[in-house]
Amino acid sequence: MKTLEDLTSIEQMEADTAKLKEIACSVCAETWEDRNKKQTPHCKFGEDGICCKNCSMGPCRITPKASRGICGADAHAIAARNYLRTIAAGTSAHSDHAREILHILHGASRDGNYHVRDEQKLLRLAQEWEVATEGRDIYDIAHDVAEVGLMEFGKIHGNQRFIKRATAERQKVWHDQGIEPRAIDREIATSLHMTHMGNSADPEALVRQGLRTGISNGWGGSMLGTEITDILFGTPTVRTTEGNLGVLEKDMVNIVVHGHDPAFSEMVVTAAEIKELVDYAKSKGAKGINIVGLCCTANEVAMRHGVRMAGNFLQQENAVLTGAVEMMCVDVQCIFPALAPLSECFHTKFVTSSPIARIPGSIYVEFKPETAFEQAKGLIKMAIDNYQSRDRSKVFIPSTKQTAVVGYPTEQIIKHLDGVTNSHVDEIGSYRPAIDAIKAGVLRGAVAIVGCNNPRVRPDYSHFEIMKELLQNDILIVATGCAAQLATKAGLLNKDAKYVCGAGLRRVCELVNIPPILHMGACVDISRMMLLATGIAKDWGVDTTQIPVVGCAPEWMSEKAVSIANYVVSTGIDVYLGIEPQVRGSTQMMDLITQGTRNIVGAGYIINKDPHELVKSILEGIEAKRAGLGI
Ligand code: SF4
Ligand code: MSK
Repeated sequence: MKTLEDLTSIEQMEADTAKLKEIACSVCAETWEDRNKKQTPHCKFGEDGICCKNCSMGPCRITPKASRGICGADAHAIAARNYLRTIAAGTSAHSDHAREILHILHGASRDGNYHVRDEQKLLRLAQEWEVATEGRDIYDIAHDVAEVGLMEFGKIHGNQRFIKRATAERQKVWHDQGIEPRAIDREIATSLHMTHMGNSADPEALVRQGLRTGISNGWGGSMLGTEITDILFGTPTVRTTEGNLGVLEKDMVNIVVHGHDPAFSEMVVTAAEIKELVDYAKSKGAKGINIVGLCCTANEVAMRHGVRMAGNFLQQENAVLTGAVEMMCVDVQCIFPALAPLSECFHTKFVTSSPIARIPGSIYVEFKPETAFEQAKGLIKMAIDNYQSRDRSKVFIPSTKQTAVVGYPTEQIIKHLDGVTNSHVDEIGSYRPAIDAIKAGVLRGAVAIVGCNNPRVRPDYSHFEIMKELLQNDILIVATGCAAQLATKAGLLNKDAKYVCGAGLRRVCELVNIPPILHMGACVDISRMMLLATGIAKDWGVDTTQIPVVGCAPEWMSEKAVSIANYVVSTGIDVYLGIEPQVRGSTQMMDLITQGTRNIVGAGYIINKDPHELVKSILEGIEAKRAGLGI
């Protein structure tokens, strides 16, 4: 790869989708494109956030002739309450995911299905939480750490433990503003209580609670999820893999793992490697078993096992449409219920595994930690048995795929930076080389690009345009979630992608031996980005709000994304959005989320649907931060 032309363009990706769409038509299957058409134009009241159904006197809608609901709530109160409910739902999703992982750690044992893979990380966390380690069995420590972690959800007194990891300045802001998060479940419950009929109607109070609830996610639930997942399955390391639908194999049993919680997919990946099952697949005429990932489960297993990634959110139906998927195994979040009727048009077995995500028409195999490995083996056998049912006349696997280098948690980033300065002992374990490059102007700054893709804009286009332009402007990118998957599909996670960068960033990539976009994981791992920004700020001797680092979610769609945006803003980092939050019906709310939060936490949203305009704002924002630091 030497030029932009070597990347996979959005047009190429769309051409693959168009061919798969023809297959959908031929089997009379509906896809998100069809449903999107039928839903357009969207309900204006919903779009503007001014429909309330929080009690049965309603629903009430704000119109020119009805400026208040029956109880007297105005557009600002209604939009703010809806916004806070969105944050509460997003926080609940990430945090409940973390709770499940903590329960797995709690039950981990030497002879069980789940083990402690990163003992050092467990010991560091035990020390941070003052759990005794001296002379104790690692599984006893794991048990106690899990207990302490689980208490974070319902503790009676005190705040989230991880907020002590933030800069001292940030902690003071949260304290002074009264938004230090208490128990995670309490912040979610308080949000629902505040928005219950007859409670808060003050948009600022509701936005403040949104920030607090967001922090309970980013510096609570999500951070717990990431830490404990690393302890259980290993802290990710740099791996080379591939991405896009071309990773499906025409002569192998294809199993797609999709969702977010790696407890399930880890077992599937491990079971697929056992000889007995590989031999069984061969006995059925396949060349082997091919496990691939979708959405954030893909990010999890790619970073820890190098498992290849079939694509991001809006590509989930495309995987089934290839006609080559024997089984789609899902866990939680971002799963289309549409996969059930679609799978029926093919031979695909659609398997759900969590009581959190029950979908009519799926095969439900409730995943239990005690029997996880045996269940995974059973599912793989079911997929193998299904291989012979594949109708080869219906198979079309696009050949498009790209090589990707993934697996850059903060630990790996520091390790790579250390490689540059290993002659300076005092600098080992610091972000100094990155800071020096930013100070010198070789790098102008960094942008965290995160989030989903969304039919409200041309899917993946905004991600791609923003990424290319930022790289050309010497901005280092860190990515998670479906944004990272787009970078994978495009070829931007390839180390050779440095050829599309400006001279400064290219030099840094060569020196540090990294691709210009660092894949940091799943959407729950945006907490890693908070620690990265905090590490840089601490080494710089400033607060996170001062460094030339911003967040960007050009195509977000989920409630989790709104919760994330709230903890990123609370961390003092501006968030650039390509999709407007649904509060436009309230001028007060638009003002609060773009300006008002700046008076509370020093950051806010900048919203623009046009990716090029958004890049312009990002570059201006980064240059303003640089000027503020006198560089
Ligand atoms: Fe209408 Fe008020 Fe009930 Fe909402 S809470 S539905 S605005 S009466
Ligand atoms: S999977 S939340 S579509 S990033 Fe995390 Fe992708 Fe967004 Fe789901």
